[in-house]
Amino acid sequence: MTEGRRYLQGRARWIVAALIAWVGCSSGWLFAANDAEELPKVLIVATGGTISGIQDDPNDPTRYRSGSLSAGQIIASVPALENHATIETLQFSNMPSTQIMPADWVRLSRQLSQLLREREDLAGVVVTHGTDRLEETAFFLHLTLRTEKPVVMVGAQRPATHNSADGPANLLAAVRTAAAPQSRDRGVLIVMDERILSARELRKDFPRVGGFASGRIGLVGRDGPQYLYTPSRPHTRHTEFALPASLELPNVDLVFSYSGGLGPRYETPPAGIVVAATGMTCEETLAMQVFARAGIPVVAAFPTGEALRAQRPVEETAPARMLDLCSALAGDPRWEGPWIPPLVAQFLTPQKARILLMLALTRTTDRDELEAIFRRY
Ligand code: DAS
Repeated sequence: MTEGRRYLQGRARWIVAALIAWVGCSSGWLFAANDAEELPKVLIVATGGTISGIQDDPNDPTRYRSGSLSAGQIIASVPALENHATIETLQFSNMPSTQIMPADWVRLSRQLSQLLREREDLAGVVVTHGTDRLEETAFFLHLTLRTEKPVVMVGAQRPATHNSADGPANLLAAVRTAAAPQSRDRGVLIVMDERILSARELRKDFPRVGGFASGRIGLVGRDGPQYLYTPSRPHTRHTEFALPASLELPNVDLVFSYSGGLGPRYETPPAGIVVAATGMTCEETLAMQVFARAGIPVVAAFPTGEALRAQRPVEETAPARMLDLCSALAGDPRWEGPWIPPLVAQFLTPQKARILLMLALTRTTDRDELEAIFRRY
C-alpha cells in the first residue's frame, strides 16, 4: 500500500469514528451510561407523614392514613427523580409526625451524621416527614447534625392518593436541592412548594398547600436551587451541642400564658419551662418566680417568634412597678427573695425555644450562660 493510500484510509476511519460519535452524542445514547454514573447520589430517608399517606375513601381527601406508603413506593411515583440523582432509600419510620418523640430526634440526628460521615459518595440527604412537627424535627437537626452536606426535609399537605397531590413535586424539588453543591453548609433546609426555607425560621403557618412560607432563603427554579440568603446564626457543625449518650433529653415543658392564667402546677417539676407569652398575668409571673428561684430556668417566647426584647438582669427584690400592678396579690410571701426575670427567647417560636433550652441544659444550668446561648442561636 502506498503512503498516500494509507494516509487516506486513516483519514476515512477517523471521519467515520467522528461521525458515529456525533450521531451518538446528539441522540444521547452513546454517553447515557456515563451520565448515569455522574449523577449525584441522594439518600431519601422516610419517616412518614402525609407525603406517604393514603386516603380511606378515594372521594374524600381529608380522611387518610398518614405514614402508609414506603420510601420505595413514594419514589416510584416520581420517575423524573432519575434525571437529577441516583436515589437510595432508607425507611427510618413510617408514622404521622405527631408521634415523633424527642428520642426519635436524637436517633435520627445520630444516624444521619454517621451516614454522612461514612458515605463520602453521598451528595446529600432528603428526609420525608409529616408537616405537623416538621419545624421541630428540622430545628433539632439544624442544631445537632455534624455535616456540611445538604440535609433537606420535605412533606406534603395532601395525601399521595389525592388527585392533585403536592408530594411528588415537593420531593423532586427537594432532591434537586439536596443534590446541588450550592446547598452545602446552609443548615437544615426544607423544600415545600418550590420554596427553600431555613429550619430556624420555618413555621407551619397554614395547613394547606402553600402553607409553609416563613423562612424563605431561596427557590427551586428551572435550573435548580437558587439562594437569596444565608442563615447567619450557628447551625449543624458550627454549634456547641453534642447529642446525649442516651436517647434522653432534659424534660422542658411548654405552657401558654392567657388572660386569667394562674401558671402551671406540677407533681414533678420539669428541668426547664418555656412560656408562650405576649405578657404574663400577676399570678403567672409569681408562679414563674417560684420555679426560677428553685433553679428551673424559665424562658418567655413570643408566640410568633417575632419579638426582640432586652434581657433583664436579676434584681434584689420584686420591682416596685410589679408590686403596684399586682396589688391584689400584696402580702403574698412569694414576692420575697431575689427577683429573677424570665430569659427571653428573642426570635424563636415557643416550640423552637423549647428545643434550644433542652439542648442548652445538656451543657449548663447557669443563667448567664443560658442567656448567652439564647442570644447566640
Ligand atoms: N398527618 C400529619 C403529620 O404526619 C400532617 C402532615 O404530614 O402534613 O404530621
